[in-house]
Amino acid sequence: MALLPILQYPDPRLHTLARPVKEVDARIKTLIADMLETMYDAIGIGLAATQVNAHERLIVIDVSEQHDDPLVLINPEITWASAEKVMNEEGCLSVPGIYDGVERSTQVKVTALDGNGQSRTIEAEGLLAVCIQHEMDHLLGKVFVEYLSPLKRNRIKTKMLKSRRDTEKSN
Ligand code: K1U
Ligand code: ZN
Repeated sequence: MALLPILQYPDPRLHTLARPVKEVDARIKTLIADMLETMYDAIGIGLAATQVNAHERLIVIDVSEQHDDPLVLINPEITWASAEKVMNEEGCLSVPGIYDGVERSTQVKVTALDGNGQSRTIEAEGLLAVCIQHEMDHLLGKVFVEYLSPLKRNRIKTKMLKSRRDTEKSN
């Protein structure tokens, strides 16, 4: 297994549209294992392939308290989203240190393949529903800060670029 570098906002590659996974083969299984390792190492509850510069429709999630219940969704599709929405505080491993409110459906139904290529349907609510919607946005090239006002987004962009410059200077 390997730790993968996570793209940092405003990296333009975060805006790439992911293509469907054609086959759940050994290459995809290695990518899943690496993404899970990377997500747990970064202390995240989700990770989309887009964030590790792999532009395929694959996400991993673990919202369990013990971080021992991984969920792998390949070619996920939201088949139903509740009209009821709620504002949640979100974070993103590609925008470290930034948390802000985003309005999402409270419940979603999703069809996907699991890590063995088996078809499954998930009915999600609470943090899982939020995380699925956040990760599926990544597959469409959308980062959660794009829901914020242009003013907030530009401040975040400036802060991220400054922090990258400071890190580069100190290395
Ligand atoms: O996509 C990502 O970068 C992962 C992201 C998922 C996520 C967190 C919170 C709401 C929606 C989606 C993270 O894991 S951010 C870090 C984190 O662990 C966290 C942040 C806020 C609440 C719970 C967890
Ligand atoms: Zn994210």
